[in-house]
Amino acid sequence: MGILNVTPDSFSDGGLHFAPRDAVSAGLRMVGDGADIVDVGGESTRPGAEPVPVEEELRRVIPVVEALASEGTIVSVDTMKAAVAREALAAGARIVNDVTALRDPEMVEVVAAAQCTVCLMHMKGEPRTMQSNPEYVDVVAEVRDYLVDRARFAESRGIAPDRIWIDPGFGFGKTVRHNLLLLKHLDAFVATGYPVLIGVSRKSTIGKLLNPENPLPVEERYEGTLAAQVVAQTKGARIIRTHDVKSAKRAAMITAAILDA
Ligand code: HH2
Repeated sequence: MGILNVTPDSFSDGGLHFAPRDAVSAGLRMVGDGADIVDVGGESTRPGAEPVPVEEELRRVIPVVEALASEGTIVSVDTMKAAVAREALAAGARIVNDVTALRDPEMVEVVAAAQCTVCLMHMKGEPRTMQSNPEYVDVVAEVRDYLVDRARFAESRGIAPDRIWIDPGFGFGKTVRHNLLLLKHLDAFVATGYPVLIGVSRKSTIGKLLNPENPLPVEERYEGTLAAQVVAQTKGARIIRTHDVKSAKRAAMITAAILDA
C-alpha cells in the first residue's frame, strides 16, 4: 500500500504532492513501482497535528481519488470522517482506512452500505495529544482486544468479516518500547484471523532507535523501515503501508519467496 498524502503538513511527504496533478502522478508512479493499493489522505495524523475541516479534506482528496480510480488503481481513503469516506467511495475508492476504527458514529453505516473493505486502526487518544506519556499494562493484549472489539462491532452492523483489516497503529499513542512489543508479538494480531496491516514507514521510532540522543530525520529511516516491515511480514502481516513503494515491494517479494519456499 503506497502512501499518498495530499497535505501541506504530513510528517514525511507533507507538501510534496499538494497539487492534485502532482498527487495523481505520484500515485500512478507508485502503481508502476508495484503498489497494489494507493492510500490517499487529506489530513495529517502526525503527533500534534491539528484537525482539518471536512470541506478542505474533501477538496484535497476527492479529485485525486477520482483520477486514480478512473485509471484502474485500487484506492483506499485515509480518513476518520464519514462524510469524506462517503464521497471518496462514490468517487471510486474501494477501501476505507480509518485510524480511529469507526469513531465517527456514521462511519460504520457508510462502510456497511458500500460493502467496501475497512481498516480498523488502534490509536490511544487523538493526534494532538497521543504522544504525551502513553501507558498500558499489557500493550499487546490491550491493543488486540480493542481491535477485536471494534471488528465485532463492525460485524454487528453489517460489515462482512472478510472485509475487515486490523492495524495495531505503530506510533499512535505508543512509546518506542510499545511499538517494539507490538511488532515482536504481531502474531497475536494475526491469530485473530483478520488480515493485519502495518504502517512502520519512516516513523519516529525508527529514527529514535538508530540514534536515541538525536533521532535520525525521515530521510535516514529507509533501511530501518525495511527491517521492521520484513519482521512484520514474517510474523504474518498482509498489507505493508509505505512511502517507498519500490524498495518495500522488493523486500516484500524476497521475504515472501523465503517464507513460501
Ligand atoms: N500511519 C499514518 C497514517 N495513516 N493508517 C494506518 N492504517 N496505519 C498507519 O500506521 C498509519 C495510517 C501516519 O503516517 P503518514 O500518513 O505518513 O503521515 P501523516 O499522518 O502525517 O499524514
